[in-house]
Amino acid sequence: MTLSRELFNQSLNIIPGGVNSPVRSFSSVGGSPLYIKSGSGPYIYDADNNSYIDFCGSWGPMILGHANKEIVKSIQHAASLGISFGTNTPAEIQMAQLIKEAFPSIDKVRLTTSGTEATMTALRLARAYTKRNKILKFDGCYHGHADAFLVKAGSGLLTNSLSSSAGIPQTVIKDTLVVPYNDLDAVKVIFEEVGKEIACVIVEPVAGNMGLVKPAPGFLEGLREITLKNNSLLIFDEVITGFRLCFGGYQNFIKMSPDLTTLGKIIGGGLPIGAVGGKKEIMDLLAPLGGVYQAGTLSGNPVALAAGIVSLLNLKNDNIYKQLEEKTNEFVNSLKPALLEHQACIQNIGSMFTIYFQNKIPNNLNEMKRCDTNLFNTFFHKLLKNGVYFSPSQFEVNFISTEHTASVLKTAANKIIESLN
Ligand code: KE4
Repeated sequence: MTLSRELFNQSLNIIPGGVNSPVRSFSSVGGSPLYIKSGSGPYIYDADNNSYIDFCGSWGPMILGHANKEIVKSIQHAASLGISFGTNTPAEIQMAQLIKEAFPSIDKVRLTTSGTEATMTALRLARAYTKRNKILKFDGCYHGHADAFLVKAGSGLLTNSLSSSAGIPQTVIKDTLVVPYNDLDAVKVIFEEVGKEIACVIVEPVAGNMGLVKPAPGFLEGLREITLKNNSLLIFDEVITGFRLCFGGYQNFIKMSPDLTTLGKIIGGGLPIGAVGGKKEIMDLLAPLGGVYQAGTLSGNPVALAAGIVSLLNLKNDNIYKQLEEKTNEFVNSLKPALLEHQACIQNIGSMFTIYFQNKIPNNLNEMKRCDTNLFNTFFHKLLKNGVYFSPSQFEVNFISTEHTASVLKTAANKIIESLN
């Protein structure tokens, strides 16, 4: 028995499902999850000393690779000065300034300790600002685990939204409307019916939580038009895309201004963080200025900010994003012929990509569900045997970091092709 398996057996007795976050459990790919004891650059190493080229990257934060020397040094230095004070610290201003500089749509920003807290706060702000209760989200988009977001599409556009978790009251579910991603017509129907009750539309501008699904041309712009017309807010959940595709968000590419933006992952350099930012007249509703309460013991923690600030300062270099995109494009293109032979396909945007076990690039969750998950799961485990770690689900994205050099990617591509057979 491997040490990872032994550790998993131990954790099953004291941690629900043996994990502190369900998607790590390998429940969708089968088998027993790895226990990773270290990482360096593009590699992670498990308890049995197996090494893997890592494409999960802790679900997005590790854009500069594992154990980045500068980030580690900044954490060590910050920690040596004290780990948490529960007071204001200068680093909070520096982080807020970096975010504001990167996001023209953000006047003010509040830091939290997770993406979930950020999106939960954005939702509360939208409801307070508009004095409305309903929200509209998209099937397959994930915004963290606050009650209002754990709702999936029901049978009717306006009726029967279904909870995607036990423990969510019907009184919450009824206020969350869910439509297919990229379906602007469905959004228009809903707004014609109940637009006056909708506080906000929340969307991943590039969807990363059902596998990579790109916005159809005009989809996001249409959401902006509809929300403006109906005095609803538009929230871009850029927890994944924030600082992943450029020094800013996907909104920078399409020159759009959502009312609120949520961030996380990369801005913490791998330490716990989240952020919600947006227009001053909305953000100033937050306590202690306004009546919208939000708080957090470790919000703006100085050690997390030390890691995040160093990360962002490193990323404040357009060359990095150009290089990330170019090497990911090359890597993705090198895989296409072999994938085609195996009725699979692949796409990327910047340094995030998904391999789909179907022969059509999906545009929404229902199309994503056509993927052959049995084939993906077999592929996933062959990859592990070949020393490559993908995000353990067909319905997630993979990430390339600055440390995935051309030779590492060439090796990985060969192993991926080998794992298709
Ligand atoms: P956290 O609470 O996990 O920091 O962020 C929630 C969240 C919000 N918005 C988006 C677009 C997100 O992708 C996430 C979290 N992403 C998942 C995986 N894609 C985190 C992994 C996990 O749940 O273990």
